[in-house]
Amino acid sequence: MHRLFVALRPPPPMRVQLVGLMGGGSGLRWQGDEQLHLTLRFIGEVDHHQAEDIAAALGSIHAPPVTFALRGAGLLDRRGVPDTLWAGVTPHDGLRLLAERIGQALRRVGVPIESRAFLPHITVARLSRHAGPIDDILARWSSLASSPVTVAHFGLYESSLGGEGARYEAIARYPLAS
Ligand code: 3AM
Repeated sequence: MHRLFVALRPPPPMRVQLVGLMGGGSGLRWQGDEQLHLTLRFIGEVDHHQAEDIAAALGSIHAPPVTFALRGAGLLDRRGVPDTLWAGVTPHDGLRLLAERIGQALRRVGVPIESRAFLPHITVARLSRHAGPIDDILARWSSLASSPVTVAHFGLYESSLGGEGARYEAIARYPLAS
């Protein structure tokens, strides 16, 4: 089985900026440069044949390149306990359009519709249940801002979960063009 998701890779200068702001806190696992991504759609576990269908379906998508900047940060909770620190991005329109096209293409190959709202973000740290106070860290990340970047491709990624955090491998890459 393959655990798949569709994502954009922030360009190197944006990743450098994010990594430069990382550090501090206890019980936080900061993401490495190679882990930084903006999830457009989580797919989950599929078999090899489904993975091939999904890879082909994503190849049929026509969408323009996406322009976005970093803006602010926030926490995601799991059952009331914060477990993810994320960097925000703005604007959402182009990302949302691409996520919708991805959803339509995936539906044609039998992947169920995503019922959860699309909240574009880049995860920068995972918090353990024993994480210490992160008010200072959150304050530092809240003022995050960058120049806009334009990304002209997206990818299909396979996630392998491990004790040291997830490893993400790009298994296909798709161009975006107006
Ligand atoms: O982009 P981020 O890092 O926030 O949290 C997982 C990660 O998101 C998310 O998919 C991305 C690649 O692993 N993810 C994992 N399991 C998920 C699930 N069951 C999920 N998203 C939605 N539903």
